[in-house]
Amino acid sequence: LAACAASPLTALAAKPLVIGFSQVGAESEWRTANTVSIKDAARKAGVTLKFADAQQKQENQVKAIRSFIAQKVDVIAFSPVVESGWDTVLREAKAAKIPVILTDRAVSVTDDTLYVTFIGSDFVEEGRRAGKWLLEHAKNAAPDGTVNIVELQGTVGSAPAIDRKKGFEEVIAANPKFKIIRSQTGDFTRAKGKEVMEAFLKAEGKKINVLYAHNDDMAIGAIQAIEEAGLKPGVDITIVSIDGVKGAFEAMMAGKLNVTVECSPLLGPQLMQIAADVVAAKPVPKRITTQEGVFPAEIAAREFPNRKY
Ligand code: GYE
Repeated sequence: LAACAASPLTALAAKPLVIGFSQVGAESEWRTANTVSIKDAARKAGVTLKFADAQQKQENQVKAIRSFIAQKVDVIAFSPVVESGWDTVLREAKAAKIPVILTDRAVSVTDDTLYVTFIGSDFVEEGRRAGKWLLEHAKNAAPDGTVNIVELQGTVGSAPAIDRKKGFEEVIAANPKFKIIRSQTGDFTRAKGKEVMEAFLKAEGKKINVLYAHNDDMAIGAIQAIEEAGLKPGVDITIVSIDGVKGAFEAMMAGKLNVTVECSPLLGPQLMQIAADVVAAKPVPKRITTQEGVFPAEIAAREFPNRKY
């Protein structure tokens, strides 16, 4: 009876929970903060964390998940680099009776019993927020009033790239003057963001009024390319990005970035709680959405000291 009344935390103290976590990689400031959050939260909760970095490769994630199954961990959690292609390995986890928790990015599977819950942001809404800010604040335009936008997309096939594009396009469609003239992936990294922005500038030059980057790191890389092309980022080209990492706040305070839409990477504590609940057979919601805001450059200096990532 006493055992039945024990809280999940007491149970946890008796036999530490083992979680296998497959991380996307270390492609951005966001990702680094996400990894720190998960490792810290695991330590604080007394969870044994088996952490694997997939270096942005799905095949590495599949291998990691298979190895977690072989090791008979209590819970498998992962942030899927891309949306599709998970059915087989998730069926293997299910057959082994190991619950799977998705963090940060979603999967597209026909059978949604293949995972217990998905903890993370609403990326479509983030794209909409970026679009809304732009519709209300765009100052740069071509002489005929057209607002020419270049877009740096995230990793091809990833949930945040697909959804941030979708939400943004949905909102800017309200005003036909807003046109996406170039769109290409920068794989969520600074280096690729810079490289692709250089190509955009070469092709379109001063025609570019706005840059929409699916994350801050690509925006920061692009800022360098814009400066090297002799233009003023944040002034000659309005820049809108997503995440809200410290680097973005620094860029805003320097007047080089106009706005960042928040996407919180601090998912560790929630993950540990949900994992404990799942193991204790408590019901958990199928979708846990992170709450977040929008930070324009005007409030960057005031908000900077409060930023946790
Ligand atoms: O925006 C980007 C990272 O999946 C939300 O991945 C995450 C994205 C984030 O590399 O910076």
